[in-house]
Amino acid sequence: MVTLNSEFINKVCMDLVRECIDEDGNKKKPGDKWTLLDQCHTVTCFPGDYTVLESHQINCERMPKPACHSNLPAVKVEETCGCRWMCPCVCMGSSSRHIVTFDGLNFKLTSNCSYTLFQDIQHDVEVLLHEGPCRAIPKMNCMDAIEVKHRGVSIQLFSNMTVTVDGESIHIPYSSSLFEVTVYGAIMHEIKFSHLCHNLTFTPRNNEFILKLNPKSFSSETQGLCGVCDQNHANDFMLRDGTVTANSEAFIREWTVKEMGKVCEIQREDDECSERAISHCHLLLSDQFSACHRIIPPDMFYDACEESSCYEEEACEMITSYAHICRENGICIDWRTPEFCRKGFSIY
Ligand SMILES: [Ca+2]
Repeated sequence: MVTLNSEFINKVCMDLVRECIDEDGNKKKPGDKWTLLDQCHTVTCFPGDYTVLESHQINCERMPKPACHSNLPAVKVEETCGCRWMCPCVCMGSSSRHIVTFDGLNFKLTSNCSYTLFQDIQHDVEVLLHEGPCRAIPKMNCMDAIEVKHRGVSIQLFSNMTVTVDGESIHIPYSSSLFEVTVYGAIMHEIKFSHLCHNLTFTPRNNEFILKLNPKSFSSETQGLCGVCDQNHANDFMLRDGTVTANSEAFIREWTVKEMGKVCEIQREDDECSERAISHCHLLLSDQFSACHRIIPPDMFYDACEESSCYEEEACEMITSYAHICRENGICIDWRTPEFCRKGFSIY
């Protein structure tokens, strides 16, 4: 890097000044600096008709990958002059009561309410989660629907696998200038944002959603239960006024949406948890998952599983979520048994 000090300027003025010529044939004076068409090189003209070429190419392959708070592997983002590593912005709901923010905080949702998961005012995007009693276990709450609002259009993905656009049922696959909506295997909804390239999947049967933001097109000023994706978990519990709370209940309350005609109720009382259900959580730490442990540490899933699995279905859901993330990273694990979380219950 060359800085031009007064001594240099004086020398330029006093010496016999010869000009440089750029690639378009334009004359350049000593001290002039210009960018080449590829936007990745700059040229500086020095006295005596000589130029120095400076490269701004960055080869991220040679740079260390950042360790991401979410415990997910960093992703490579291609840029004009090379590439850079970014932590993926992934928010997930791994059962009716667990949300994991972009930067890896997790908490429980215990009520059958509607919640703002994600809001990006700059890009006019809002994602809402509507909870309701589970069909199989009515005393628990499940993800009943996910609603995406973007540029005046509202898409609802329902747990019975129907989809509406602005309240009207539509046939799948559906695509518009804003979205592509697909259903996979009759159990998983997917919405792709055409311009922003965010991706949302919702698998109601597993009580699971995954919201992945495109690293190139999200603003860091997002709000909601998914938190703020900026590699800083300390600010994920942010309230509407921009202040941060340490109290997850206050945070959840802030992003609870009051809907006309719907009453939010705490469905589940503190009840005795079955030891048997909690013991299933150890499966996450077992050798069976060792191939995946190297890519995604299971600790967070294990803690959440142990803390909350009163019913076997919940332990099953938590392990299913971990297995899903493993599978997305290329590691498939056959972990189900006829006794626990039997095959056929879900696709993962
Ligand atoms: Ca954050």
